[in-house]
Amino acid sequence: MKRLVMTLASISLCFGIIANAHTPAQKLIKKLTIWQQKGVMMGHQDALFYGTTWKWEFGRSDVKDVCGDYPAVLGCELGGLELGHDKNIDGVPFENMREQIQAHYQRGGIITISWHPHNPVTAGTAWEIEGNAVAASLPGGKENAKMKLWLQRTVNFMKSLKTTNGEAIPIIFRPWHEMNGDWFWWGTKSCTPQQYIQLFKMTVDYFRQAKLTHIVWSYSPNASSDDTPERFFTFYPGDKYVDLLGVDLYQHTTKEDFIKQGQQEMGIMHDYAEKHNKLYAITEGGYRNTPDPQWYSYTLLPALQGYNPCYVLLWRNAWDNKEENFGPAPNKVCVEDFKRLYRDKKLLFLKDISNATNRKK
Ligand code: BMA
Repeated sequence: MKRLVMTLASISLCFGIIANAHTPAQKLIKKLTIWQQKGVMMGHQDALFYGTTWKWEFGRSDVKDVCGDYPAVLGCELGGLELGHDKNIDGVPFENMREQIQAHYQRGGIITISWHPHNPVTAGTAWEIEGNAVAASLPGGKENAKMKLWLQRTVNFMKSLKTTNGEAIPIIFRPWHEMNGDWFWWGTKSCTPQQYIQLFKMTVDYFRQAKLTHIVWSYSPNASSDDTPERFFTFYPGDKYVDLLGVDLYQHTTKEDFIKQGQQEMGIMHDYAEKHNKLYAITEGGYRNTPDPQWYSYTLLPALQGYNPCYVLLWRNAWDNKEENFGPAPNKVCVEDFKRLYRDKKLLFLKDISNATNRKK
């Protein structure tokens, strides 16, 4: 009897996994798992909307201007959508974002989305940490209805991300990131780990109830010096709520510190990912303005050495701030180095993942 129950349980588990593998999210996870064995995909936030010297020239990208190919991963930002705005907090119109997501996906690319929602209590930005906004957003809290509306607006946007044939475009969604810092209203100064976990679970559950099957969930704390698994997973909502582990990793001090920190975070994520069947990535990062002409080859790559994160997403080359760029651009000192990175077989760009005949390698 016991054996029969166990057999039936494993058959239903297998069916579950097979059935799940048909969702767009499961297909993307499978694809990422395969690409991860081949190399690290290069990503760039807002790559298709603007660069250091241009904006809204659709089809253009600073990465492409430098090496002739698009990044494999396009990062986008939803902040402002929750309020019903038609542009995000960096001035990108959501209509254009949708179009470029479609274009990137149809060219074979991967999309990840971050979200810096406003503070639901104070109406300030994501960086306004007052008001106990996490507690207020949870069930029973005074802004729970507002948070549900905000989640519904993100659900609506995600639902609208479709190909011309009506196929849902899979998205790596990375809400409530850098929770272990104290600069966002969902950070350490504004809520307890338990409250944070409730917020994360509430978000995932809301999307699941809305029957979205094209979301790959990412948990991404900020890199912290001398990180440990205990610290990294303090806010972790659990394996049922997360598909991809991430870390936001920037060079703030020395090159040596960055490499050391990168190696530490890679080790923590790799070990957990292997045991728990998860993916891992550098979900944001870079060196502001990249003043070191060989930063990519001699700082970023050594930080990843020995590991296979599925991607590295360089943060945006802001159009609205000359002092905020993390990706390459023709006018930057890191151009030759980035071209070298492009030729490196371990780094994957759009052509490498989209169409075998286009491959540079
Ligand atoms: C931050 C900065 C801000 C930006 C925000 C959302 O890291 O780049 O300028 O508004 O991300 O993209």
